[in-house]
Amino acid sequence: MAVVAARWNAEITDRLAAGALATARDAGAAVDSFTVAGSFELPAAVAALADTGDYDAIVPIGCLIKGDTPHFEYIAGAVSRGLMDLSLTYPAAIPFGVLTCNTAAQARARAGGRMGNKGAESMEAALEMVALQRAIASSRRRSSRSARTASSTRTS
Ligand code: RBF
Repeated sequence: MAVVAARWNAEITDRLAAGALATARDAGAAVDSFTVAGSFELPAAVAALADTGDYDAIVPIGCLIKGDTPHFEYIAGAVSRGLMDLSLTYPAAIPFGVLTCNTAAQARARAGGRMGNKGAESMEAALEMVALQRAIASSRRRSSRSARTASSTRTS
């Protein structure tokens, strides 16, 4: 597993990353941690980590807080689209661990406050996707084994 966290709004992303790491640790999964400058850099970092083939899950962590300009909309749209595209391109599980909030209070509530820890929840989603991938792989192995048995029964 890898966690890559944006340093913008570090007060929030540190807590999200800590939640993700604690969840992985509780599941017995080893994690490498990385940081990038801001959320905009997350898709490129996730792609670079996915290219290594070393990780079955890569959890991007960021916190976008709406400001006075439309900047937030551009970054939020680009990052969510970028991460979704990567999750469909690479076999690694890539959840969406980026908060998109109107206020800092909303972000704090979702980083270990009243609304839970969305970093921990992203890691849970990634672990679930890894388990799903394994279940799919083992069911395919089972069905190709039974297809082989059926064909050898027919030919013998
Ligand atoms: N990065 C974040 O992760 N969260 C933010 O709320 C955020 N707000 C930004 C607002 C402005 C006006 C700018 C210029 C950048 C912001 N960034 C933010 C940083 C951005 O994701 C990226 O790191 C930089 O634009 C450098 O590519």
